[in-house]
Amino acid sequence: MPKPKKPKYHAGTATIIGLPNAGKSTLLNAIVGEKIAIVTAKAQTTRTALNGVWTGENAQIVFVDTPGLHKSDTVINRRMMQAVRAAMDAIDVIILVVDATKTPGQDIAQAVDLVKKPGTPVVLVLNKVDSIHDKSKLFALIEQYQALHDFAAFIPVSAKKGEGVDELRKAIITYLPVGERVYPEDHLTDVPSRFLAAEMVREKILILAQQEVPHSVAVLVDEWEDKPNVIRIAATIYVERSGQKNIIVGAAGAMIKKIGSAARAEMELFFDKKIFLELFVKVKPDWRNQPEFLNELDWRRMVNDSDV
Ligand SMILES: Nc1nc2c(ncn2[C@@H]2O[C@H](COP(=O)(O)OP(=O)(O)O)[C@@H](O)[C@H]2O)c(=O)[nH]1
Ligand SMILES: [Mg+2]
Repeated sequence: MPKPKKPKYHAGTATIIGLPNAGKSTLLNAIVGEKIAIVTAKAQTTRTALNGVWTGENAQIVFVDTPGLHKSDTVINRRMMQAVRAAMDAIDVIILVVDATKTPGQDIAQAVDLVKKPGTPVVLVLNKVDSIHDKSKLFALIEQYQALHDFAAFIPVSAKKGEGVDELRKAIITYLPVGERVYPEDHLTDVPSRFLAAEMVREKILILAQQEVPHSVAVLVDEWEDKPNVIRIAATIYVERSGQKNIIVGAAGAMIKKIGSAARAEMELFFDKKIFLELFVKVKPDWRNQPEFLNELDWRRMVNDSDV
């Protein structure tokens, strides 16, 4: 008897695009099953394009998370939009994520215009369906989106609960070219560990220092020492004004302690090792308009000491 034919392997890239807070980063994390991208309720949490690799029996998909679409009024915002545009080059599928609890307005119509690329299928993901009780509303919503573009597919998901994620992966695979996998099976992301660690610190600041302006905070890992039983990490938190520094340090250092222990707990889970974390806070006025400092923050330009 002839052996049953093995299904062909598919490999390719899918970029996740959408307005701020649509749930793009939550979706990336749900798809790859690990928290690569930080998530908060605040807009512009994601500042750069990040990738996460999903490897299955018959396909490997590289997912790229991007900053939310927004107006470019500062150097950092222009960089974020450049990152979005770059992440749309040489890809196989675009995943447009929308918040299904909202009716499409002018901003979404603009986002749809941006993803129209001849020859590249756009899958519309209707996210946050866990918050929609009357599911018939989804049909009306899909009709509204259909009027805007000839989408390849409509997939309702709850990124938060992981619902619809398998269906989404399956739909994406049908648009990927036949090809070998690019990354080893256990490869999760290209983002260096020191960048992920810095992002974990930034996430805790955005969550814990409520009154703080999230846009003013940047974090850089200065030292990373991987010892047999512990990783020693030193990081600097940059803010724009001394008042912000006072908020982050807190009375008698209470806030920075809280930030540090929350970030450390998350790092220990992710890196599966004991972490010794030291945090410093520095004022760097107007860093968001300084191209050289923005280069330092960009993980793609980070020079790795020991491949972390
Ligand atoms: N109810 C609900 N909330 C979600 C879902 N996905 C994301 N969120 C929330 O929406 C907010 C923005 O999520 P995030 O992934 O950072 O959005 P991004 O800006 O598009 O990357 C966070 O508070 C998430 O917890 C979902 O499926 N259901
Ligand atoms: Mg995000």
